[in-house]
Amino acid sequence: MTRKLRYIHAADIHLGSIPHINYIDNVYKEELIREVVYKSFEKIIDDAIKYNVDFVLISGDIFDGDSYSIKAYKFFKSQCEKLENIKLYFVCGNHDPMINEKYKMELSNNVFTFESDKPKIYNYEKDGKVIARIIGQSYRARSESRSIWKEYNLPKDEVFNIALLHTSMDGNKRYAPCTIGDLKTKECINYWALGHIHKQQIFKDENQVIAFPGIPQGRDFGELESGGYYLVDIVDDNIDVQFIKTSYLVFKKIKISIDKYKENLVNISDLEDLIEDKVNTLLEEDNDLVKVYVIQWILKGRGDIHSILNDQSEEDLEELIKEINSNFNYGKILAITDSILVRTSRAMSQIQNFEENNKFFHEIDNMIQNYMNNDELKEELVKNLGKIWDIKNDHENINEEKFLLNEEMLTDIVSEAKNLIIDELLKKLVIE
Ligand SMILES: [Mn+2]
Repeated sequence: MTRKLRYIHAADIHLGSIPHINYIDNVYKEELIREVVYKSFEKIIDDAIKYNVDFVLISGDIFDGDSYSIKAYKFFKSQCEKLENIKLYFVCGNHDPMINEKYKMELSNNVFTFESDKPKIYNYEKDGKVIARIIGQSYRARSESRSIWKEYNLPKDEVFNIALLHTSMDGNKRYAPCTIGDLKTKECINYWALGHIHKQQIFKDENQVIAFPGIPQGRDFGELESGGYYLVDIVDDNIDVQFIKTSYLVFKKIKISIDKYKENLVNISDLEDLIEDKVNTLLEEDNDLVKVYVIQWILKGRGDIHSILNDQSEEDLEELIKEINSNFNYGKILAITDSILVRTSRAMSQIQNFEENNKFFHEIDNMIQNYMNNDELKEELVKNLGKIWDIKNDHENINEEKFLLNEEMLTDIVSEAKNLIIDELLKKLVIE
């Protein structure tokens, strides 16, 4: 007999939260931005109907605690009703602990929740036969120190077993502590439907899937590109997981290497043209979902425009951003330039010559290679950079004043440091 099951796994909807954007210069934009988190959730529900799924799973944080509102709750309720016979199962996370206790009476009877005192198991039946079990437990407070996963015990048989859990899966004692190794030991669980990490992440082996769908709609530059949910198809023992995008608003960081443009990029008006060209290219991309792009431009490399950029005051740059934005205020898709980061270095016609022939350049390069290829030295470097890193264990909110520590960021910092050293050195050489 073939086993067939199809469901949606989503998490971290954060209904009631609004994307954080610096430049909102008209009411139309403001209203659009206010609605995107709701609209992505609505897409999940509409897709559930369109794909005719057996059920929808939400692994915590349906509501964004801080801005929990009657509007958000009413919206959720109405979307659940729209599902009619499609069942929806959800656990509560750290943002909406035990919201089910408060409101479960009011939700339509296709909605099933999990208590916070102990795990609960629902049997999902099709044609009078149990084909899936769904186990879960909700947070009882904003932090959850219990290792909930330990109590998730199900029979290991032909029934497909799914576990809902809201966790950071890094052992953090505030978010239902566990590690990926822990979850793997539960051989009775076929699919771990996780929530809390706002980035999609999937670990798949022959008999088990462990998955974070991430946030369906990002709200700041810590939640880049398009979010979504997983559409899961079970046919016999095969588990097929497909990521479906749901973001109406997309945060993007785009790097521009000024080296490439040479004489076509020497003043601010050239820069404005270049950025506007790039926006137009982005808007032409085939994407029928995105309604708003929010962009941070990062200017890098060497070029003549460097000294002009360096002389710009913050106000000048803001004026430039306003100017660019005013050209993309209308149309089917809006593009908002949020900021322009200047990370350029001065032009050097002789740079290649210098790099090839100057002993000092080789020494800098060697030193950098040493640091980047040696884990101990790299660790020391990270430590020496001090308090610039965002190291808190909360994956939900980024600190915009700090840097996320990863290989790309570290390489960027080191290469900028190198450019600075070279610039300073050249100044001395030229003057003296
Ligand atoms: Mn969470």
